[in-house]
Amino acid sequence: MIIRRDDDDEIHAKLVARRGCMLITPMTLRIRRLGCSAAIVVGMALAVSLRAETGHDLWLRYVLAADSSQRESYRRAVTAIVVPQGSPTGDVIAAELVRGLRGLLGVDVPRAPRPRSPGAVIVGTPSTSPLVAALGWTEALEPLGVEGYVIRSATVGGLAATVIASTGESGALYGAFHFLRLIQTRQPLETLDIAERPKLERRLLNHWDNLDGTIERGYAGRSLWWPDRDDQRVHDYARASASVGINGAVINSVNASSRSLSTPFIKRAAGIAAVLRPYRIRVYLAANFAAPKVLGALTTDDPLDPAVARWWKGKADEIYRLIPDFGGFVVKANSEGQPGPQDYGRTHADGANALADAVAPHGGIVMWRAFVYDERVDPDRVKRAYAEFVPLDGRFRDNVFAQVKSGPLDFQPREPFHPLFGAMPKTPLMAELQITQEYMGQANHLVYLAPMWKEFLDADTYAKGPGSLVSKVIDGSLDGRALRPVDGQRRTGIAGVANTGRDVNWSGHDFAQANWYAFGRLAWDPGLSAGAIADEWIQMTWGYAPDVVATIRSIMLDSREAYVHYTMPLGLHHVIGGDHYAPMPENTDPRRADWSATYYHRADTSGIGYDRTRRGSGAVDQYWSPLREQWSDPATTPDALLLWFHRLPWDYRMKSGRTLWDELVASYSRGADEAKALETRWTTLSGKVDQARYQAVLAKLHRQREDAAAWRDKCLRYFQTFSGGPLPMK
Ligand code: GCV
Repeated sequence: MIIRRDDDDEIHAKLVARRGCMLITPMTLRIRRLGCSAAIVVGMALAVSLRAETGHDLWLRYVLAADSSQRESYRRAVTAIVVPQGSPTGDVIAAELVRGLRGLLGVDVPRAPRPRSPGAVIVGTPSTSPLVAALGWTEALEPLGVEGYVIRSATVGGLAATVIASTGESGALYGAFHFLRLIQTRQPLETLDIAERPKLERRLLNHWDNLDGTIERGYAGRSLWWPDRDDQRVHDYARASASVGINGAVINSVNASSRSLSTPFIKRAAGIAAVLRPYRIRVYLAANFAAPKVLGALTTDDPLDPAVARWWKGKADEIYRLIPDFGGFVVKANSEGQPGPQDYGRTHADGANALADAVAPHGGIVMWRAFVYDERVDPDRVKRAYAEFVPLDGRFRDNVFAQVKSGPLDFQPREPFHPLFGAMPKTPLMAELQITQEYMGQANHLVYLAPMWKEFLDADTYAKGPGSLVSKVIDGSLDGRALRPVDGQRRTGIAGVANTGRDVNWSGHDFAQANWYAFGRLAWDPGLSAGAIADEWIQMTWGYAPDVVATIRSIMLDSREAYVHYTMPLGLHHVIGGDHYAPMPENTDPRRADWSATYYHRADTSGIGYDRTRRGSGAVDQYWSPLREQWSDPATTPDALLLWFHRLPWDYRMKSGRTLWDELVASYSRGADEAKALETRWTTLSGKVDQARYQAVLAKLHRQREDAAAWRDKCLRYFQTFSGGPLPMK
């Protein structure tokens, strides 16, 4: 019998009184069997401390259904788990169901070879499970592919059952997590008829982990796997990632050390891959373009040199010998000091193709990043990637993705979508989102990023007329990218720069976990809404009381706009210091103009903002009509992007009737007030969520409120020296 952290003391007492006991700590979930009397004592002693949650369990807390009739109905619906023996993925499916159901239902649901009574949950594929094969569902399953699944209420051998079926074990795994999520979000299980398949093929986390264990732009402790790893933690990472359908992890930073491709590191990568494999997460590596010279002692890295091509081929063969399901390489080349093909007068396509040819025989891919901003290409940083990459459309091998950040600058709190989306119809574009909050308050500010990602995914590029959404570019449908006959999938993908580390709560801020969750859910289905994803996450992570859900939901959904108001009003971007945290509008970086706040805001006594119309840099022309026309005119540019595209005088009359200066004042002030309101709203949850996490979040919200006020004060004081307008504060 189980005692677990939950909100139902009465059930605890009954369980303890009835049978022998088992304690599960939230931290490790290690199970210790105890004699019953000892358990009662220990259980009572721990009861209080077990209530204090650490956040380690993420959205997989599996809290007991407190409503007794609901609990009984779940128990009737789930009496046995029937998962075929003998495959590592089958075993993790069974283990997760046992664990999840133990928490959610408060009983140990046995794993059985076949249903013996109503209520079996049967999981498998037609080839692993004779029960699934006998159902004859092939026609329904095949169009869903190996990662898709159905969850259906059915009759099997005359007994009521729930069947989770797929043509692939990946689909069975995702279906099992979906089934658990139904109970986690307190859905009925009686008449299920669910069919799902992911909209995107590659759903990757990019870990900017250095081999020494530090993480670039990581705010949650050290790397999960470098230089050593805690297997239990990596398993838990894999469980959480698989639960939202993530199927790949780039395990080292794009600012890659050549050493990551040396034999000892490939062996370590193989060890990580072995832990992730049952969860259907493939390992990918970031490659340094200079590796042939550094590791292979060649005299050149020229991608058209046959010796270099041979070196990459040999390296790929070595990797695949140790990691047969290796996903491929991501490469940051000729960007921020990294080596690349242009060092040899070659193009990005030449570079990408050399690596692509090496991994192609093994089914691998190359993700070639378009985060390039060579100063010689154009004076305006946001124009440079388009200028370099559009001419290369159609010149990449079939197994190359161009990996493109959501916006053309660098993960600012609000950017227009990157103009490459819709401009490279012959090249699969892998969108790169940033989960770690580099420019978004790091691990101190509560900013739920799904609304920002939705803004990006739902943006209309107009590349093929109205309705040419970024999400359709990414999923390949806009350009009619071919469906592979073998699995009906297109070559598509999305990557998120991860926010995980060894901090006990994984992400530094308890609410940053929501961004990991939301990234996975949107990668699975970009059509989901930010609110629906928040609702799922809140229930699984915090609780079910309607006022708790409503309050947290409102905090989450308001948080991104609040952050924009106090850091980036009216599209005024990169007014941040070199730490990418605090306001620094005066920053003029001696190393590069385009790392400076002053390069972007251009404030002086005549006005503020970056003119990207044809009178200025002309960046608007990288967008399709009618966007280029709309964004060329301040009157038809949304306020949210006004100073991104326009340089305007301080007395410019806004749509609101205020002057530009007064509008800036209003936005900074509003943002600071909204940050304060986030904290105030949170305080209404005192006593309604566990105290430890309540306090931890409260402390962070307090800091956020102070930081927001500091953004307002510092930026307005600075800009006021140019505008001469009135200040709201003393
Ligand atoms: C991994 C920004 C970040 C860098 C990051 C770079 C990139 O410049 O500040 O830390 O480097 O983007 O995406 O390559």
